[in-house]
Amino acid sequence: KLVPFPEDFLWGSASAAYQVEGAMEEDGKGLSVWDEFVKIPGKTFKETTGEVAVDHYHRYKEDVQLMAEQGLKAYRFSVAWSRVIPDGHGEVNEAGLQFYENLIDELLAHNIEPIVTLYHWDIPQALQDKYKGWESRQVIEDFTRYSTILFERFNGKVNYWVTLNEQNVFTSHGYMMGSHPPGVKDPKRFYEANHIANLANASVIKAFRELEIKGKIGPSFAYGPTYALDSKPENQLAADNNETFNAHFWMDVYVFGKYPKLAMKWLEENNLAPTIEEGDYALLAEGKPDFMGLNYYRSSTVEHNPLDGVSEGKMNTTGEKGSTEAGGVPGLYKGTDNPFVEKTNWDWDIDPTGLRIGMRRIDSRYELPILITENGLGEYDTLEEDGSIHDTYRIDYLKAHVKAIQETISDGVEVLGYCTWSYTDLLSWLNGYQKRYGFVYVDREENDEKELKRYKKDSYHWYKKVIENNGVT
Ligand code: BGP
Repeated sequence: KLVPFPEDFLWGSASAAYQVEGAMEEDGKGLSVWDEFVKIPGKTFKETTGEVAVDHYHRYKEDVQLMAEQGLKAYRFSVAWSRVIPDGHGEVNEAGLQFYENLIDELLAHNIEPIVTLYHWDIPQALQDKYKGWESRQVIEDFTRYSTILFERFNGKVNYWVTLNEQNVFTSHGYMMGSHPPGVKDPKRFYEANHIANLANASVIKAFRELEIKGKIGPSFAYGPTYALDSKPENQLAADNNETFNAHFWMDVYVFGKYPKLAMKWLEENNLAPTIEEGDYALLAEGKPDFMGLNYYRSSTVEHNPLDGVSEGKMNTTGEKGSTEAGGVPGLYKGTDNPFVEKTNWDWDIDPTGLRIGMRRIDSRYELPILITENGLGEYDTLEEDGSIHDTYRIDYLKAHVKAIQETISDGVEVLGYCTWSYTDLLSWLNGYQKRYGFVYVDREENDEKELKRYKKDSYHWYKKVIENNGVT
């Protein structure tokens, strides 16, 4: 039997600083690793950058106005560390803090709950140069200081804090696949940097508790459940491995303060285990979050991968359907095609039931409320001459996922809210501006990048109704 959404359900939407703000060097902002990384030829689709992005820095009032008109209940955004502390470590830039204060005040004035992400991948370049960013334990202290400044400044105004956005993505892409900054391809360095990020996450939550900051805090994790290709036992085992290495490997640390035994054993045997210092586990144990932030786009399907099997795959960053090549870890699993689901033009499996399965798995293993911090469809959109955008495919995608959430709530899982990705169109890290996610279309012609006019898509009007009817689509 379907139960209704809770009365205080947070119907939201999300963005991240680098993807929307622009104003790369304005008002004292320091550069981040993304500002620099995109300058390396061949790293992003057609060398697109976030230098101007969708100019949210100057147009936040207009954007909040659109949210207010839509009836949005929550807006998740991230703070750019290098706007607040330009070199990551030293002087605080009041103008940077003021920008976020203005944005928060503007949201609150329209009864929109701000959900603030402390870190969405843009570590200050100065810290990268100084001590290799996430590879040095010094970052734990610097990240905690930066976060504490935000906690103290916005205490009482902000009720939801997200620590690290998709630690699994920024560490694996940054240090193992080389596709995000700092562009390293070294599994040993990946596991080390990831462990340090775990400690930084726990340290920030510990500070939050000690300072008795109001509200709830938790990480946002990129998770989609894994399916086995079929009931062949070795494919089932591969699915089990994938869950252990790509999901429990992070979420267990957040909630239980320790790595899964199986994964640690494998890392030790392969000389990849991170350096664990005295006191690390004690700190991790203090990092238990209030909720699990879930970023869900797709499920994944795997099969057995022999010891001499595939490793590196190829991402589709062009929007050319079918150009993905699945990768894997020899001896553990490899990605494979799921013949039962539709795919986007970027080859992402469309699977609302996967959201339900994923949330049920999180609920039963971690017993924490879930805040869906991202979910959405990246597609090409067409701006019609009359200024309309008929994104029926996006409405279909979101509608099916909203239904899956209601079913999951009816299964007994506690879900605090739902943030779609994204509010306005924005920069997709590696895919340029053509992969659009927003309710609000941003006209970003190559030669006319200062204009950046906003248009409401059909999905904007659809979501307005969903909010009005508390989830009845
Ligand atoms: C998540 C990120 C977002 C966003 C989204 C869509 O991993 O947290 O910042 O970009 O994915 O991904 P993409 O832009 O690659 O399509």
